[in-house]
Amino acid sequence: MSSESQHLERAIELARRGEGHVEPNPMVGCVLVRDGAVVGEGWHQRFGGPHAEIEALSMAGDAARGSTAFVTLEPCAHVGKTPPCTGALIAAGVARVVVASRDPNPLVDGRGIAALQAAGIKVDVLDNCLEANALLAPFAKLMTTGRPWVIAKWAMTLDGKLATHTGDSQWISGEGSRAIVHQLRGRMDAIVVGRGTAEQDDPLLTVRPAGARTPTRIVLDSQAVLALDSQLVRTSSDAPVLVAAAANAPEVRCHALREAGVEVWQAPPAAVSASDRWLALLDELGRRRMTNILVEGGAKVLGALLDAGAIDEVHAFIAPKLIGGPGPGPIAGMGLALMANAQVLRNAVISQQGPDVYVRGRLT
Ligand code: AOF
Ligand code: ZN
Repeated sequence: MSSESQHLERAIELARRGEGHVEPNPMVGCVLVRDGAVVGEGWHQRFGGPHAEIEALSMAGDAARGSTAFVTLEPCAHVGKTPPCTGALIAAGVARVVVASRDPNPLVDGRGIAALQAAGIKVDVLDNCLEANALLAPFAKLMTTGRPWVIAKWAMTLDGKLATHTGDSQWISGEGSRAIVHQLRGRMDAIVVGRGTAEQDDPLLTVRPAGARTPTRIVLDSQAVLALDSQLVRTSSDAPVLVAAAANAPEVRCHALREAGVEVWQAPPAAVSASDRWLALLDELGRRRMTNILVEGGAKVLGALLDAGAIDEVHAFIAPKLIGGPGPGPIAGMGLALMANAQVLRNAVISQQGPDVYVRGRLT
């Protein structure tokens, strides 16, 4: 690997440290190199805090003069919560900037690159850096579509089931797999389940141990029937609970849930199908600047989502267990007619997690 790509890899690694802490901002990392030696490193550490470039420049001090900056994202040229990074890079005398991806934020979108070039700094923008694009994907989706990045998660038996015919599902995957799910939850803005799962499992959907974020617990419940004595409702003061109902949900149920501390959001009347309501909900969560949401099932909820073409990433755990019978599989919905149209995971990573197989990858 060339030393340039090593510096970029390092910048991406640094950026990842902000995961869960910086959203709805992007994760960004920066490495400053002069005469072949790293003189500064930084990353965006928390929402509202200094940008990666500023952290790296402050570490480098005078050594930044004449250096090359490797940044995972185009430096900003606007005054946000902090002054523009382009100004700081220019003032520090940085000679060259290598940018792994352009900033899709309409406030930036090429202006950062132009500002650096106008100041006589050489700028190289990478064409298609897969890793940098993956790092940026949830932020880029929110910026360009107004919707959060949607991660589908399930644990199933080797014979493709989420539960036995009596509905028992504790536990399918092993302890290690379940710990990974809690780590995932801890960087999410919301965790979503359907009414069936909420009834069947009476889950808490909290993050244990606590992570960087406290996700809102969302139940897709068109008629707002979630039981007032469910664990979710009873713990609504510990972490927010939102019931996503249809426009025609009975007012008395919505009122009772609100009285119990639950937020009830109703889809617009035009959202008739489950897939329509999903898309309306994603728009609403995007308006709230939610960047990542985790959908934990059940089959109908994930089916409506797949039918809507709205799954961005998958995390699936497959346990080496057989239960047979008519228990549900992970994804229902309309489904596809032809194998040739199957949605294929890109860059799937397949690993072993204790006794389970862990498959993750992106669909978009
Ligand atoms: C950078 N370096 O490390 C980050 C950038 O509200 P602010 O001031 O924090 O600005 C947020 C926007 O700045 C964000 O939407 C994105 O366009 C860019 N993030 N830019 O030069 C960084 N985190
Ligand atoms: Zn900046």
